[in-house]
Amino acid sequence: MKNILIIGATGQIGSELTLKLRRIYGGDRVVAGYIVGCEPKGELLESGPAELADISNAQQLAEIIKKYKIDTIYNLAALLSAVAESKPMLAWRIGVDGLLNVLELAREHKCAVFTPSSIGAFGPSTPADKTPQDTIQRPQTIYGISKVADELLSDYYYKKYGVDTRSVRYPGLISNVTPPGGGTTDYAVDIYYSAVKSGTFECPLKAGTFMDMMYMPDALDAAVNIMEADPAKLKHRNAFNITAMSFDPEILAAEIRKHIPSFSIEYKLETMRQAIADSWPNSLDDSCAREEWGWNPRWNLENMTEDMLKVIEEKHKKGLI
Ligand code: AKB
Repeated sequence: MKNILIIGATGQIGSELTLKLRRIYGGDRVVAGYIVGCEPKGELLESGPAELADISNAQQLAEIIKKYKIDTIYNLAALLSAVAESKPMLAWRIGVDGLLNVLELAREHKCAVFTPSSIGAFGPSTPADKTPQDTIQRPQTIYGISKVADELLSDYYYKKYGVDTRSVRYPGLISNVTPPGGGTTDYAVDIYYSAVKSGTFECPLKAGTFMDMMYMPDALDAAVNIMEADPAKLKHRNAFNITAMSFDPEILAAEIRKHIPSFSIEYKLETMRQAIADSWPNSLDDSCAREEWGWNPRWNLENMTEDMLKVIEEKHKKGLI
């Protein structure tokens, strides 16, 4: 039975993953780690323990690990790509120095560790279409550089110290629960809210910008299933390519128009986000994840769009957004 600490439990992935893990392993066994200013509320607060867990404070993390006999850490602390570009030192301190704290504690207390990587771990010299699992990784953003460092450090701790580190390279994640903040792929979330609220969307990326994307329920399944996978079958560890769909703003807008025929999209480019998006792959090859631990996404552009619009329309009618 697992005793889990989630660092970053109130963030975009953490707020949903914490509840899912509590449903699977029991509320008391999943500690929601948060930082000051991002306290858990509602179901997240009521369904299990919560502790201040600042990734830069190794002593604080060590006390939680001992108190709850933690054997598995989901390390979700990170700045997303666009915001990391404006705060590179902080991005490194959280993303890389923070991970080193986690890995050292995991070595001492024999914990397994999941630290998500990203399509941002690739760069302009990576093959852009059907990007292979093992390929060139020369990203040109601080976010990508820190993700590559995280992948390498996680493999290093596995090979040198036997720490059970595992990870996936997430594409853009689309959810109707907790909004993302400061990512390059965030337009693919914002567009649904704008479609429902105003029927029009100002897109920061140009038509023809293809990137991999995934609906949050598949991303949560990936986080659970990779940590449950039979280690004997894992030839890779940090980190597996995974994807569910690849589209550009025009294809997404056309899909939304099937439900809201009057929906319109205008382009108002953000130079930095466009440059980041242009340096990322158009589509990943996720065959290693499929072969080694059975990765198999359930959501595609059609069923995701139907579900996103249904949930957001309900929230809109209730005046929640
Ligand atoms: C971002 O856009 O920064 C993230 C990611 C793909 O890692 N969503």
